[in-house]
Amino acid sequence: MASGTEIHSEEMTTMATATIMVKGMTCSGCVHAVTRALQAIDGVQKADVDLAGERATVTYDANQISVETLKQAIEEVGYDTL
Ligand SMILES: [Cu+2]
Repeated sequence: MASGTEIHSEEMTTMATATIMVKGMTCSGCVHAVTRALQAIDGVQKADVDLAGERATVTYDANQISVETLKQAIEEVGYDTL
């Protein structure tokens, strides 16, 4: 997989989906921590964290927050993002 972050905007809505690579997760506890950190952000509608794939797929309101906000939240709980 070549890219770190992909953004797909949908027509007629401000909802966007970002796939963020997350490094350093080793168990389901890590997945839980990252998922909770993302879901705690205002504007995040849905967060799916994939341990094996080392990525988080987040659906969020692009009017409210950006991918940088999502990455910061992940880094704040101790994981690296790409
Ligand atoms: Cu863990």
